[in-house]
Amino acid sequence: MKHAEGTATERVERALLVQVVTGRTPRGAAADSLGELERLADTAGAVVVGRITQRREGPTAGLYVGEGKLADIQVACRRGRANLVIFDNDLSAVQVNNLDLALGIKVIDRTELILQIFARRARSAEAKIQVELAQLQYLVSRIPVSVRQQRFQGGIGMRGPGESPLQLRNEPMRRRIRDLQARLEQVRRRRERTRRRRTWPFVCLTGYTNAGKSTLLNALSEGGAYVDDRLFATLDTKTRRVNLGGGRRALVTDTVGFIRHLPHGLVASFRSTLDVAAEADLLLIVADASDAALDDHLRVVAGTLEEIGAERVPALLLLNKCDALEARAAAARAAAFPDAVRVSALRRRGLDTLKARIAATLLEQGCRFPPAGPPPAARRRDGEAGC
Ligand SMILES: Nc1nc2c(ncn2[C@@H]2O[C@H](COP(=O)(O)OP(=O)(O)OP(=O)(O)O)[C@@H](O)[C@H]2O)c(=O)[nH]1
Ligand SMILES: [Mg+2]
Repeated sequence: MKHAEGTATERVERALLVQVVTGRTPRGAAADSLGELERLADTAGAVVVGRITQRREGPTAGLYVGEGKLADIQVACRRGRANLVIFDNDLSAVQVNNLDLALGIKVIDRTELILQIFARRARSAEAKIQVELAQLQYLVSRIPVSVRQQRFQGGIGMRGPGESPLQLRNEPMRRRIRDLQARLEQVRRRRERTRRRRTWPFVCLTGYTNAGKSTLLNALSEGGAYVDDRLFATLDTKTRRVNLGGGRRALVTDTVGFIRHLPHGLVASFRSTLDVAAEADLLLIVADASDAALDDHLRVVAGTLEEIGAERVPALLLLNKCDALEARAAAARAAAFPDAVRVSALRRRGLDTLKARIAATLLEQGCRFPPAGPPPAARRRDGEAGC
């Protein structure tokens, strides 16, 4: 297991992945989604011991899967010694309970898995508040009261923000939610004040998780943003000065990546982080050109940008990881996306062209570049997106 994060003292989670494909979902999209679920499980520190896919008209109310498939899942769990079942589909609270009871094994869905990864990854105070809020809202809305507190104990990723059952017992969850919301509102207001004082053009890197946003920020700025071949490596904003050439400079910020079926609660909770995109002068939509699911990724990114109100912000599409494409595939991508800027953040290719396109687009937007001298942002700590 390349990515498992568990320590020797932790119980290793052995996960069986279950996917129910409903309606007219194409085979390729279903396979991509299951492959992504496996990466998510891996990122969360679980060992995947098997996969089960079922195609059916629609889910059943009680168990999501049919009785026959339930028996298959039981056999696969025994065979793989699974102690966790992860559904690629969104389960209702009733379905989770029924499956838990029928299988005698902890059952979670994709949303809960993503929430757990975010909990594990959150570093800054702001990200921790946002994750805890999303977890609490998820629990309040989905899980019956009797099992709410148990689900915060143990298991993959259930650590960091929201981990303390004591805290949950001592404080009614709704009061805690209101408190967290108030704290995030303060952060939002502080950001808003910062934004109004901003004098530098402000560029935001956005895109699917693992597309190479942090690598690109490092390549553009010689900075030290955290890069990892895992999903959701970045949960905080990081802002760096970037010299675009010809004496023109801008601030470029890196932020959290998107994924298909990103839980709505998470998007809402990460509002103060994601707002950075909506307030930018220019979005750089970073896409992994070497990923066969590029079109799907771009659809998800467009949908998420709309959800956070950033769909009207001027944007440049960047096809990253061009070094990982063979000549014919590279030509096909170039033909399909003629306006995109093709780069390799890792090999630092195409960066001068990219900088020139950024400067030209900012000029078209009427942005003014600051005179020489240190920017106000130089005195700010990371995570404050703006100057
Ligand atoms: N081959 C190749 N790999 C790249 C390139 N850019 C980034 N990568 C790799 O892609 C993986 C993800 O890179 P990150 O920069 O962490 O991606 P990200 O978009 O910031 O990911 P999140 O923070 O998880 O949303 C790392 O293993 C990088 O080394 C590139 O141009 N070519
Ligand atoms: Mg990143």
